[in-house]
Parts: sequence; structure tokens; C-alpha cells
Amino acid sequence: MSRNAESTAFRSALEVIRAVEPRVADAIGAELTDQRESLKLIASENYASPATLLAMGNWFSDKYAEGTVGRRFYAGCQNVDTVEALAAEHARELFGAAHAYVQPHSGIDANLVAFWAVLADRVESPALKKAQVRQVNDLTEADWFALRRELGNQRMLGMSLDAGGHLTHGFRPNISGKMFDQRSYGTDPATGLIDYDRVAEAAREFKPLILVGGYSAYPRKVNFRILREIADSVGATFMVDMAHFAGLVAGKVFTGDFDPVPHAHIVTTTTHKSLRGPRGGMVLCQPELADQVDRGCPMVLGGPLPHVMAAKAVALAEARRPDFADYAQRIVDNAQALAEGLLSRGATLVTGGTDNHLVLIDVSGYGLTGRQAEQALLDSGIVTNRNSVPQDPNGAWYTSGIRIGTPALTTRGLGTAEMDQTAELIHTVLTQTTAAANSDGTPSKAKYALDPSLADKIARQATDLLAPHPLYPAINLT
Ligand code: DSN
Repeated sequence: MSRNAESTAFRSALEVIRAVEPRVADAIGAELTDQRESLKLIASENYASPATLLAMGNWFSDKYAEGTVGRRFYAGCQNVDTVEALAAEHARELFGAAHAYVQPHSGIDANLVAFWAVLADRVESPALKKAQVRQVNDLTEADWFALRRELGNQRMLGMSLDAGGHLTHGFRPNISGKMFDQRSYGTDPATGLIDYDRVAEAAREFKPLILVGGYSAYPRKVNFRILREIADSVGATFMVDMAHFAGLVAGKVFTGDFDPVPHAHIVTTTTHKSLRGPRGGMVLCQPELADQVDRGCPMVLGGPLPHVMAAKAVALAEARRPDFADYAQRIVDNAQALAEGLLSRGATLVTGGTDNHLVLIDVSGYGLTGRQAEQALLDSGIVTNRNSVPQDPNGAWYTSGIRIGTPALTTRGLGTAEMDQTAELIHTVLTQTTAAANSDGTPSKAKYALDPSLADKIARQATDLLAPHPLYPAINLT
């Protein structure tokens, strides 16, 4: 395909949008400029391919398609069936999964589908069997009341938030925490690593219905074989949320004990992080959970987004190409080079390094909170996000950490030498930023001081670093 075609496609699209609401066209153009000019180190972001982006902008968006392939609650879904079946087939082949459900709109949705599939399988189905009825509408009022209490009285064991777990793994501010009685496993305070003996002990004491593996801010591999053994030993269903590292699984960087798919009963993911697809979610599962997973819509999901499923099919086809494995390996090489660069300059990293796509800097060593560091870096053209560190004294809002990840810069083509230069920029900003005080003289967790001319200089250096690696090089909007 000619590179001109990509440019023409996006320019024409913007022309059509501009004729209706020019401010939207301007914002789309401005977003491209911003993404091109900043050093994007948000561990959960990436740049999808032009083909993936274009697959989302079309009339598939107009179609309702509740149900699953070949079994819809709406007529006229033959073309949606084509793209949904293709996306599911690519997902199954890519991950070696028995079943793939590609309708979830996000990671939260994928997790909700998974939780309710497990609850339906482990709690609802036995209750229906016991009452000798086929479906919930046939239960007596008393049996329905009892079942609802049972569904709302189950336990989940997942990784604690400050150790890198995710809000959707049973934490109170999220719906999962209101559904489940939740306990967490943390990490070893000395090493920052998961202590599997402690997880086994917590599982024995708590006896969860679901043991959750997976994280959004843990910079190491997880041994899913051991977690499955722990789940089996207490009769728990083992679920893994691989949203952050799905690209490393797809690219065969994580194999054997570190690939969750053969070990977990059910695996959830987003499609837009290291996997580099459109914003969305997905569930992979063992055959025994497939029927329940396929009930995701309308159980917890609104109507599927056929345009996004089309884009998932495109992105998953891209991830099946041999060069994706090379990309995935480069993500990790880059993260390790970034970690080395930071360590050699004196930064403190949670766990002392990384095995995956992310690095977690404990910025308290620079005398800053995560919030101060995040803003100072942003002033300097470096986009990161603040994140808790284990046993974080500053809580989840101010935090003591900065999470940085390499999937996006690796997509642009930056390599290990440039990661060392990136480490230099980050370290310079953090050493030159000072925590400031509130107007009453008390220490502020948000205010900071950084010489604006230094911030400008770093931002120019960041742009120079990116210049040899243009983002969407074929796309010229002017
Ligand atoms: N927002 C994603 C992340 O940044 O990790 C997950 O919620």
C-alpha cells in the first residue's frame, strides 16, 4: 500500500469533519502534533497502526449486534459476524487460547465479563441445578433472593494496589470491590517481588472463589504456573488480567510459566496497550467458561462496537506477523536499558529493575512526590504518570512513584541508546526539581519549582531525540 494512501485517507477524513465542526478537526490535528512532539512514556499507551485507526472510523459504528456470531438479537449482522469471527480467530491463534470473546469495550468491562462468567459458572449454575430449573426467571422468589445473596457474598484475592495491582481487582472504589469480599497479596518489602509462599498462605486462610493474577504497575515477570497451583489447592478459579503485558505474551517474550494463557481458567486484557490495537478489551478462556463469557452482552456490556471489533481484527492480524515478536522483545530491551540508565545515574527503582515493559521510579529519593515529579516531567515534554509504590506513604493521589513504559517509544523506533539519553533527561529534570511549600509554610505534596528555561531546554532535547523517528511518517495533514 502506498504511503500516500494513508496521508490522503486521514486528510480527506479531516476535511469531511471540518465541514461540520471545525473545532473537532482542529483538536484531532492538534492531538497528532502533541503526540508527535512529546516523549510518551505512559506504560499503558501506544500508537496503533493507520490500518487499525481507519478500521474504526466507518459505518460499522451504526450497527447494533447484541448476542454473538451467528446468534444475534438483531437482524442484518452478517458483516459484523465476519469481523467479530475474524478478531476472535486471530486472538485464539495468537495466544493459543481455546476461546476468545472480543466484545468488551475496555479492560474494566473485560474484567466484569470474567467475574460474572465465573459467578455464573460457580454460583448460579449450581443453584439452578439444585432448584431443578433452567434459568433464573424460573426460580421462586425465595430461591432468587437466596441466590442474589450468594452472588454478592463471594471472595476474591488479588494483588494489592500499592504493589502494582489494579483497581478492578476487587478494590472498594471500583464496582468489583462492592461485589466481592476482597483480600490482597502484596510484595516482599525487602525485594519488592511477589512472595508466592505468602500468596499461598493468604489463599489458604481466605479461600477465595477467584484468585487474580496480573498488574498495572509491577515491573517483573509473574510465575502463573505457581499461581495456578495455589488456586487449585484452595479450589479457586484462576483469572489473569494481562492488560499491560499482552503484547509481550503475543510476541512470545513471556512463555512457559510466564505465559498466563495455558495456566489460567480465564484471561482478560485490553487491546490498546503493549498489544498496540484499538482501545478495547477481550476475554480468553478455557472451554468450560466459554458459554458464560459469551453472555457478556447484555449481561454487563452494552451493544458491541463492531467498528472497534473490526479494528481488533486488524491489530491482532498485525500481532500475528513475525515482526511483532521482534517489537515485543525490543520493548523489554528498551525498558531494561532505561532502567540501567536511571540506576547508573542514582535513581531508586522498585524491585531494582525490570523484566517487562515498565519501570517504577521511587521519586522520594529525589525529595519529590509522584505528583510533583509527573508535572515537572510534563513541563519538560516528558509524559509519564504518577503511581503508588509499595507501602506508599503518600497514598494513591500524590504517590511516591513515577511509572514509565516503553511500548510507545519502541513503536516509534527508538532503541537502547536513546533510552539511555531518555534516562539522562528524566534524571536531570528530577534532580533539578525541588518540592515547594504551601502559602502557610507547610510542605506541599503538589507544588514544586523547576527553572522554566531548563524545562524548555529538556523539551527541545526530547524533540531532538524523537526527530529521527517520526510518528506516522506517511501522514501529512498540511
Ligand atoms: N489505565 C490503565 C493503566 O494506565 O494502567 C489501566 O487502568
